[in-house]
Amino acid sequence: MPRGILNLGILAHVDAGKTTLTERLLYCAGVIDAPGSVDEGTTQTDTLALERQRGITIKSAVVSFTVGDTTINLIDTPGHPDFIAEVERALSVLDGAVLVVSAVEGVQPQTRILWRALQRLCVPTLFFVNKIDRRGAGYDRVLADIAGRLTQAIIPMGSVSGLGTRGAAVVPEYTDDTDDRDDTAARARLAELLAEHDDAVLAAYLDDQAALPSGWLREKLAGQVRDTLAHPVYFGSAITGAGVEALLHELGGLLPAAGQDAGGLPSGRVFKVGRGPAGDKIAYVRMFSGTIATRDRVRFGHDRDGKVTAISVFADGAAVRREEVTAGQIAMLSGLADIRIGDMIGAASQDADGHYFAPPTLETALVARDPGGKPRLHAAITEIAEQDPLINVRQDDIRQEIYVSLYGEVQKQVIEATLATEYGIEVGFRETTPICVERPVRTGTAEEILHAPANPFLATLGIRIDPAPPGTGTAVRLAVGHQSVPLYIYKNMESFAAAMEDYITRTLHQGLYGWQVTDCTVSLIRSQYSVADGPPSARGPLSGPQDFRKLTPLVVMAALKRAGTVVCEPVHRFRLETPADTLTGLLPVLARLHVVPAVAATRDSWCTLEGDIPVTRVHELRQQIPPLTRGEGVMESSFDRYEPVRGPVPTRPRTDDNPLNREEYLDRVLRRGVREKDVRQTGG
Ligand SMILES: Nc1nc2c(ncn2[C@@H]2O[C@H](COP(=O)(O)OP(=O)(O)OP(=O)(O)O)[C@@H](O)[C@H]2O)c(=O)[nH]1
Ligand SMILES: [Mg+2]
Repeated sequence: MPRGILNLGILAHVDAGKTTLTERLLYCAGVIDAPGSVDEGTTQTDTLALERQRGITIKSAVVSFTVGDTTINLIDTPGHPDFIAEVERALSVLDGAVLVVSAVEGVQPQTRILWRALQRLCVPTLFFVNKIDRRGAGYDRVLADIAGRLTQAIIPMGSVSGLGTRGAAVVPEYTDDTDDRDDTAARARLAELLAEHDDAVLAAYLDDQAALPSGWLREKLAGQVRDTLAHPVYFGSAITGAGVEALLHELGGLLPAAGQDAGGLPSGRVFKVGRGPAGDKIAYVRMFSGTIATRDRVRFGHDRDGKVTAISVFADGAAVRREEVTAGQIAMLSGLADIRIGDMIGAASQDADGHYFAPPTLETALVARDPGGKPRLHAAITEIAEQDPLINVRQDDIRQEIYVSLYGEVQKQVIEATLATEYGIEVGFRETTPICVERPVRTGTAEEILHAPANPFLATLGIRIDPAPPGTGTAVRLAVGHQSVPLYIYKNMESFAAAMEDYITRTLHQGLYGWQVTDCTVSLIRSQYSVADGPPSARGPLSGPQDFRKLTPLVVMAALKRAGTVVCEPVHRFRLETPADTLTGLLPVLARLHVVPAVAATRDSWCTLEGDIPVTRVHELRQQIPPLTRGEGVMESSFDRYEPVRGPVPTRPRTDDNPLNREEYLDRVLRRGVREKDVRQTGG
């Protein structure tokens, strides 16, 4: 019998209990004989030595189990904000998600960030309110918190007895067998909630509340979950197991199964890259359509390919060899040496690479302790970057230093430990500095004219840069007609537009001060090429692609110089809950860190401070909290926005051919001639 497949993500703020819940679900599904423990390092996911030592999840992991006729591939994700990149990759392969919220802490900063991403991607989402056994657990309070800070469209799926005690238990509502029970009131409540988006439910509700068929209501509920109009909320405890059985049995019924178009052209997405025992690369792929079999040659990314040498799928707790993987499934593919995280595989190898979270905001230079160890370090960190491309390894030409981008100190420690244990390389770090951005301040235009004496390239290009609102990123627009575009090179306007966008965005990787340029619209306002039988102004040797590619950086940078840029640094928003009597010690420290907090709330003898803090100070403040608050203060912070830097403007060493300096650029680029491979572009 063909089975439904559900690719399910478990997401939450750090420590909410995702891994413990995963363990409990595996146990309830009969995959393991006893649930393991995060605290003892005996879980099915969290298998890395570092994860076990630290008791946190660092990498996403896949496990599989079966409930009824649904196979569930569960992806347990890390909650620590330093590892948000792992969540980002998992998001694009999910059919549904469980967002875990702690019954004690309620909605936390990362919960909101994850929720927003799930909403944007329209991932059907259930809530699991965990830790109902812990002292201080809430029910109404947590529901109000979710309703107030995430969504009103929630449907509590049960009530809790013994809340906040080890014996806390869940009484499910609206389960499959509710027809057997007399719970007219519960069904009426459900109908009331569903009626908001469904006139048929409203009519039935108004007609006869007592006669509402529960099977029909559940179908309606599943429909609204699928359309992300409704979000059932389950309560429970991953530790005691309360409420987990109920959640397990609802997953297949309420969340939509994966499409299984096995006949179509193969297409899938790589959401994780790991290494096998022999160091060989393993790509974790979610298939959207078609089938891939062992020994198939597949295309991925834009222009790479490889032959699949082995395929494993996840089945009831273990990886199992298969001859093929088909639509809807998740598999591990071996043999694809050039594959990277985020690649689309197969027919649709177009990269729809959206980013749902803020990019890393810190960077640091890595230094091998062994002076001769730089080449090995470079090879090792490049391999690590295959699994985590957002660390964005760069080497600057002048100082030959290896830079990595980071989300925070914990990620840095993990990189250090990974290099030491897996590669035997001891490293140190230079100072961690913020990754700034540059925003254009006014409109700037520039052009280079074909056949003008100072223009060595066979092309005319005119570019205008306009500032755009903060947070909107960069957009490239074409404002030229097809008669001014060399269509013998670019085939059509779309591919010309794509090529220009590529040249322009590469140039904008480093602005006037060396930082990524953002929040602007770049318009191509003039273009011309040269051809033997053209009008006098455009007559001459035929233009080639290199003329457009090499001229673009020059014109873009000239326009940017006229626009001017302001360097902006990343700023976090933080929230600190602390006993009120610790404020006298805390406030001077905050002042020294240039933080001006506001008191957001006071409750009993507790106080909540909120404020902005430059990203570079977050770690320092975090370290100061425990000694200053007797270990009771809880600080949370997350990236909020970029703000103009006050004081000296930081610059970043250039890694490109520096189109900022016209003479130097022309000298280097022309001297190198037209040998394609030698042209190094920014950020490449
Ligand atoms: N009392 C209680 N403790 C729990 C429960 N679930 C998890 N914990 C504890 O909470 C801590 C964190 O649990 P994890 O399962 O590692 O949480 P996580 O969400 O996977 O954490 P990260 O992956 O690091 O974000 C551990 O000490 C667990 O034992 C629960 O239902 N009740
Ligand atoms: Mg975990």
